Amino acid sequence: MQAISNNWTKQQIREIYKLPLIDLIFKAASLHREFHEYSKIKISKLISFKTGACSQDCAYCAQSSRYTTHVIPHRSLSVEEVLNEAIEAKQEGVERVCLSASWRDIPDGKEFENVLEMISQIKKEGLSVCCTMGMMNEDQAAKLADAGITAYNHNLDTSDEHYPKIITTRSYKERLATIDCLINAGVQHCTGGIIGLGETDEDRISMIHQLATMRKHPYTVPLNVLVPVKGTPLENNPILSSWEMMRMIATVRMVMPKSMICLAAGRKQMTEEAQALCFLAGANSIFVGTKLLTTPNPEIDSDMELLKILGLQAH
Ligand code: SAM
Ligand code: DTB
Ligand code: SF4
Repeated sequence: MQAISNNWTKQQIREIYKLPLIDLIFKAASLHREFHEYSKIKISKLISFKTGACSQDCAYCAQSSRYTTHVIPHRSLSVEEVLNEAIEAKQEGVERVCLSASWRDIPDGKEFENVLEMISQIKKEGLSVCCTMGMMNEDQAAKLADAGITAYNHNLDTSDEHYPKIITTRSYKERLATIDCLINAGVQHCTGGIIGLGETDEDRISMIHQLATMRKHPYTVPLNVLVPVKGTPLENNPILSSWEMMRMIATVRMVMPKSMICLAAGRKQMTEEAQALCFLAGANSIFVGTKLLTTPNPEIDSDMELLKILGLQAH
């Protein structure tokens, strides 16, 4: 079994990324089978308890207050409302939920107390809980560790170089500092990015390099294909070819063999055959339910049918 390496060079990653796609997928699929129970796909459901009215200017995001999009800001959901959504997910066969908030950073006080209460109540239902709520400090990371979350999603989104073209209201360094807080507190981090932001192949290689040289590889690497949202600066970006997503997934699988890979946003724009190749290349987690945070996602029944056709099991 190949050892896990945290000192990949950009050139090594570039050589993998540039392999002929058919060879890259074959190699990644082989490695995937060494490190994972390849027939198992983790399914999770997103629960957006605080939607829209976000102070940040992320150029892809429907929830930024700077753009007029289909998202109508909503008051935060109560602990009870979130718990009910989690119970509904459980009835659909989902064992993990991910709580999302359109925050730049986690606020202290009542709002954070509420989140801790949500986590505790959902766990009592026998579900596992992840969160994605923006940046945090050491103290908040320790509290999330105590609450027993499975992982915290905090994306780098793109390369350090491309980042200022996409987000100006926070820095790459600040994002990395949150990931450090998580690692220090012993919380598994779920960290990846988006393709289709107008980045180059070099930007993608640079982002993968950043992830693969962290002192701890992410527990999960979520990979999103941009879902262009009307009203955002990226509304007219072309829908990315699925071949590019496969190349991305396969490269991540090769350099971070132990991490899970989540085929996150963009599945609605992909064919089922393309998704199948993404699973072959090493993706082993998806979000289910007809809505991600604010954009459409396939029906759970058609996802289950696809997994059945492929001989894969949801867990
Ligand atoms: N506000 C928190 C933050 O920014 O970390 C958490 C929620 S945020 C919406 C989670 C991730 O969703 C982003 O980092 C981005 O990678 C992804 N995302 C948001 N809008 C997207 C879009 N239109 N297409 C693809 N991915 C998107
Ligand atoms: C991640 O990387 N992708 C998920 C999850 N982490 C929170 C969110 C995708 C959101 C897609 C855009 C939307 O629905 O608003
Ligand atoms: Fe806010 Fe997160 Fe959307 Fe950026 S990605 S605008 S921080 S909700």
